[in-house]
Amino acid sequence: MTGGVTCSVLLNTVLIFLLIFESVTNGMLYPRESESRQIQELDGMWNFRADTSPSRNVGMAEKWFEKQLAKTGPVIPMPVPSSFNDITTDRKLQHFVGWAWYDREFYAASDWENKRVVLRIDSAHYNTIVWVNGQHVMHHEGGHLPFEEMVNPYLKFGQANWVTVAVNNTLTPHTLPPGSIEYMTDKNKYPPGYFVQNFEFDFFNYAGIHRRVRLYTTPKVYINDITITSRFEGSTGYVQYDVKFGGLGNKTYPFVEILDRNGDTVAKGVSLSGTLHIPSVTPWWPYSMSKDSAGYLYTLKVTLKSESGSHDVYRQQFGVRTINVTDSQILINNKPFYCHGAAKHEDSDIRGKGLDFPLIARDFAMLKWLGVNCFRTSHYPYAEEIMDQADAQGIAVIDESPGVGIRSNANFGNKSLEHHLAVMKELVGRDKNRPSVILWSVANEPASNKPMAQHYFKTVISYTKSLDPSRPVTFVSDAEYDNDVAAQYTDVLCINRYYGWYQDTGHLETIPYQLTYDLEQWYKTFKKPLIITEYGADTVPGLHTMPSYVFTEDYQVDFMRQYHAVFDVFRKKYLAGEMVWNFADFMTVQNVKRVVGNKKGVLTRQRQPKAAAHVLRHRYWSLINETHSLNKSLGL
Ligand code: BDP
Repeated sequence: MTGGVTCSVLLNTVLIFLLIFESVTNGMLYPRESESRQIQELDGMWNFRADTSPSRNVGMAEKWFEKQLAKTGPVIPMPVPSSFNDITTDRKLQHFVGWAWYDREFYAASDWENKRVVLRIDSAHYNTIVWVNGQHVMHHEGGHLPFEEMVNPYLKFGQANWVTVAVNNTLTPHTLPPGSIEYMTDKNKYPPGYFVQNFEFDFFNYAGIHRRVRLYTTPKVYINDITITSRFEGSTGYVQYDVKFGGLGNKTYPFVEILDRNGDTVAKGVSLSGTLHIPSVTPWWPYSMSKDSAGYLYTLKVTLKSESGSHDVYRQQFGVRTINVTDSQILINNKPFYCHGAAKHEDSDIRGKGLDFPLIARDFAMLKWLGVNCFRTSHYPYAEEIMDQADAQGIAVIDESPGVGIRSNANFGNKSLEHHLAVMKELVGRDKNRPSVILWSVANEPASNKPMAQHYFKTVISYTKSLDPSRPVTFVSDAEYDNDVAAQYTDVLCINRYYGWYQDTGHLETIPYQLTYDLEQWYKTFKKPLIITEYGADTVPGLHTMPSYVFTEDYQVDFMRQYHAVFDVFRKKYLAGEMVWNFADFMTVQNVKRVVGNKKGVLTRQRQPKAAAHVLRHRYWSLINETHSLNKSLGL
């Protein structure tokens, strides 16, 4: 009893600390050029050296950051952004765990001396330390979110500089996702010092500098953060905005304008926060719900002049739309939204999880081809460039944290919880203005049947709601309706189901029984809208049998048809969505259940369709046509 009270006092302290912390931390605006801001890309070939010493700590002990990496030992070229794992032919590097070192040279323009210069890394996996010219600049924990620091004190203006980045992909019980290192001490079976990285998630733990690295400049008094929420009544849009600035306590003269898609000004204001009205507003819609205003984005142009004469301009895109949840539906702009979607991964040949513009464009082309109107960023936050496309193309997103594989007791402790809250704060801070984000998912398949999950998820979910009261919050469960202790705190129930695959393998005829019973029980227990966030069958492309047999393209087709028949009954009731697992094949650890990765994609890893993709496309486009003709008959 006493233990429980102490524990909740501690957690409340953590929460209060984070809430106070929130009001003073930096914003994380995406780097954008403007009249007052310049960007210098640092992507390209960097020097790279993995610290393969048994302790993995020689680089730190010898202070490799104090000189150019090439002077510390042999380096190889490594592309940034990319995962380092699949670039070379070296098996040891593919599976390397520990500190990986990168460096490169760059020039800092002499006229930057009077500006604020920021170094931003859009993401590196997992634990990252950055030095400029041998001096420590920043440290960040977490593999999927951006971090930045002002680097003026470390720069040599008008001269060559060098930046060193050390990235460690080790996962511990307190990282997100969690993992553990296991030392194999039996000398008869393993080489000396042998260890393996264990974790409970089903994708390859790609590592390295995964997203863009940039320097950008701002004036010394600068726009630090912008928060926008919106709603509309009749044809008028109400845009509530809040601008935070940074720099020395100067008097500021803000000027804000809302620009429509054509760049015409539709509203103006002269304070740092307030509500602007857009007459005849065009709301943001998913493309499945509106042909004409799908992905409609406005721009909040903020101009900040300061007493000292400095002048900063930043353009933040946003959409006007509302999200509400009833006991059986998700409403976008007060209309029921049925998610016919796919869960994805950031994953590709050679680059691993490295940002790849052609891949982003191809993925969106295939999402539209399939008729996907919603995807989940399973199982971690995706690159901002992907989220930009979701906003602009009108595809809804369930924005998921890297909380995957939270299963052991050690993953539910205070240290893990504190980090999880900090990650949610970073994620909401990054994506809060995105109209595509309709739901936050704080985790995937945690052990939500363990009693300790109750307090943990109550805390994470309520904290996320406090960060963003405008959106519903969920986590994705693989527990059962009668043992899940955390689902009660969500706004929407999300469950993953594998009837006919992991259970009753090959017995397609059992799917309708088990799925129907399950959906009914979950709804009866919680009275909330439900999304099946995963269902799927591994499928080796090109493998066919008639009648269908597990692992063939034909089985994937038959399997999906069984699910779809049930979905069609429940989507008229409280089923708010269905999401196939997975959009495309992806790499996993080596495992007897996986033949070079997870093959549950309806597309191959190269983004070409399997037979099931055509079935899905037919279904999803029929649903879109149904929605569009319904809108037409309602005069929308
Ligand atoms: C689910 C997980 C997902 C896996 C999938 C599978 O959420 O990450 O890849 O199963 O086994 O449990 O294919």
